[in-house]
Amino acid sequence: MKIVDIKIYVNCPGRNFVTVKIETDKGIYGLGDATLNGREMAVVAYLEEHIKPCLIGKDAHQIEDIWQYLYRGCYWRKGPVTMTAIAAIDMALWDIKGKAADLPVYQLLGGKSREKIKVYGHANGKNIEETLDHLGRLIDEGYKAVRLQCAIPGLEGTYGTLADKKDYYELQSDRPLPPEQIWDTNTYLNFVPELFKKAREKYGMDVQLLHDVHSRLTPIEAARLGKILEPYNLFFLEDSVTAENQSGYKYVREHTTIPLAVGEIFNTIWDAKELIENQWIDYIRMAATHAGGITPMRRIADFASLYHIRMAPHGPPDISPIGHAANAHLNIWAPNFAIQEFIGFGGTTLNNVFKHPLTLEDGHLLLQDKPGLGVDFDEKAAEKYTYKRSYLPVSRLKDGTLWNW
Ligand code: EZ4
Ligand code: CO
Repeated sequence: MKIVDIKIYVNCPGRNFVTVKIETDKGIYGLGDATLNGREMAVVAYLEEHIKPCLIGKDAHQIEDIWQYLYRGCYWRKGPVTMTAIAAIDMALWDIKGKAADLPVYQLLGGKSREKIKVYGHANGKNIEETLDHLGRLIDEGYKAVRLQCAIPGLEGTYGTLADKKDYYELQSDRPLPPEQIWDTNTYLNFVPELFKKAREKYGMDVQLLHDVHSRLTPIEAARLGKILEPYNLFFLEDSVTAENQSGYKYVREHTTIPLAVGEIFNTIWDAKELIENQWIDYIRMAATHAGGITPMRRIADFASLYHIRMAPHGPPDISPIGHAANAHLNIWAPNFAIQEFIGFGGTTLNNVFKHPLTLEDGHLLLQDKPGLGVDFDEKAAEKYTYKRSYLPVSRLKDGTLWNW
């Protein structure tokens, strides 16, 4: 089955998405997600100029060889742009193989380990009260696990909500440049335990609670936060420190029993190798879209399983429904799947463009049985939603020093 064309689309049906469509001489096509929030057009150029010409005429069934060809073969390994581009090709090829076999992708991986995918939602607010109201609404909707983030008094527009009350994970296309936020670790560390104390007082110990530090602490600060939060029994503490230097997590680990999660910006298994083999973390948050696709995610899941580490993939609205579907097939299969981040996606604009096989029921995602990944993309409908340049925010300390966002 020969690849005859590769089409790359960039549209904004609510969010910017880069979509890859691989067409074959058998009439079967596959779809992949190549969305890299805030750097979309770099991936578009990588695919158009550097990948597409190499793949025309290749056998679409040769998923492993094509993955190796794009990873080893290009000499310049790793990196988010490269790995997001490879991810989209890989997903599209798994989609094609599934359609050719008339089987959902999870069947090709080895079948189901579970019937449904547990998710955690997000409760955000401009103060504790608002965040807890949001948590209450999510519990009422059936969520079993919720991440709590809250704007911090004295830190105008910080994590949770931006200054104009727009949620940080919405499209920021009305801002010509990255929005800037102020960060102060001491103010944060003095404030955040109160959020979890009040959440437990109001909703008890059953609901699973999570928190994302977005890499803003040093290892010893993260260790202190972990210890302070231990009584509130978090499901995990995410991105407590940056992980370019993986041994940072060793120091967090040594001081606290809070479960640790990291990985949403990792691109290859090498980004997590020491974290996993030293058991410095409990959950690995890599997602198919930014980690090179389904082929390497399968290896990462198996590698992690040797060290008691479970999968908790990144699931923001800046991953397209194709990427969410790829995660879902992996989640249904992986014996060591734990939880999927799910902020909700959909809305009429998005649903005009993507038809996807996922439904939320009682705090879990259900994956409909359809051949391949089970997503369809209406390229005509997508045309009217043109790409809008949008940046993630940046953080600075009060003296102007650039910090981790
Ligand atoms: O900031 O997806 O855990 N989730 C997150 C996300 C990320 C965005 C970056 O594009 O941290 O909201
Ligand atoms: Co995160």
